[in-house]
Amino acid sequence: MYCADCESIDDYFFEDTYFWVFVPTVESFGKIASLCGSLGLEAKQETSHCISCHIKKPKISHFLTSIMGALEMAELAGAKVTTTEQPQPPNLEQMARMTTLDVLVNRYKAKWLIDSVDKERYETWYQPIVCAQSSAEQPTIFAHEGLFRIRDETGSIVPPQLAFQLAESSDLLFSLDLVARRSAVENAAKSKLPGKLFINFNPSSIYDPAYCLRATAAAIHTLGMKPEDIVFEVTETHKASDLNHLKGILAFYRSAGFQVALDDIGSGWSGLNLLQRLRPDYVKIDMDLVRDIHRDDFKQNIVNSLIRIAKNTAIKVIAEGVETAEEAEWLHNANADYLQGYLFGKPQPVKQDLSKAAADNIEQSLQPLAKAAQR
Ligand SMILES: [Ca+2]
Repeated sequence: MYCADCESIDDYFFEDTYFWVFVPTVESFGKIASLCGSLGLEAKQETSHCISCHIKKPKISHFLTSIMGALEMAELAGAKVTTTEQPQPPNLEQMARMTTLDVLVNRYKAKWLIDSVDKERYETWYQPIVCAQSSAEQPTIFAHEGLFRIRDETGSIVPPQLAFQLAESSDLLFSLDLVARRSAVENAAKSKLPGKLFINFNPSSIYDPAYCLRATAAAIHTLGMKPEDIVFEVTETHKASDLNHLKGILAFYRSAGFQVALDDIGSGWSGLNLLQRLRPDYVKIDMDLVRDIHRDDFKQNIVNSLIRIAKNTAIKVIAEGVETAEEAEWLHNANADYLQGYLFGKPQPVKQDLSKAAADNIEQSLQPLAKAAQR
């Protein structure tokens, strides 16, 4: 899947599916050929390294499970595959949908995810972020973080991390991250949430910020939200190996008037390094560091130095996962700026106070953006 296709999710599986598998070695070819034989599938040698086979929909699952057992991981990652609905060899468009065999298997496992996005079985829940220096009894709400919630076909909410992991392994992260960002903006606008809005965002879901982020930026403008009220929260920072890429994304957001936060800092020392080099507007301290901080000298040392570095560079500090009054008090005394956690409110769905007409209006204004992102 490439950038322009963020909003269209390819389907590789049909009633009659013709698989065109290009294998890295003759040995892998032999393994697939004998697998097809043992499953009684119609297979054909196209070239020395290409095998095609025709599979009816009910048998796809068995075929893909068996192929995982028959091939080594490296072979699965090295084999290229595309599918067609017809017995004719793939045309250029179908060749362009070529992916690796391991991604295709994951894509099959992710069918529920594609279906849930398609049928809009998702929503955004919001968790308050409060001012650390306001009174503990009546804290001032500073912002809300939007948290994406997606349901499977039975209607149960799937743990978000699981959904995003599945999206990543099946090459759907681009689509899911975009859907999540848009849902966060849309629902916050509809419910007129007060304060700033923190939107999670995975930098590896972006190739080129100027191109890939414009749909989100445009949605924010269209909905009449002010860029300065939006904070993009960069998640999975520990995986960010390409610092220039990350810098480019931050620069794009800033030039558009948005603010930027780094999420989950403190789970490794690389976090401090990132802080110095990226200079975000906010830094979020990981909940592992916050847990029981009032009685843990080691954690106190780390958080104190984080706060000192942040203050020296005009970065605001948000502590996540605050659950007890003792933790909140320690963080207040240590001069943290904002607190977030169950003590102040769990993530929850918002009531939509808008009239149906106003909500429809928002819906309509979002439609051209779907097209814009495809151009
Ligand atoms: Ca977050």
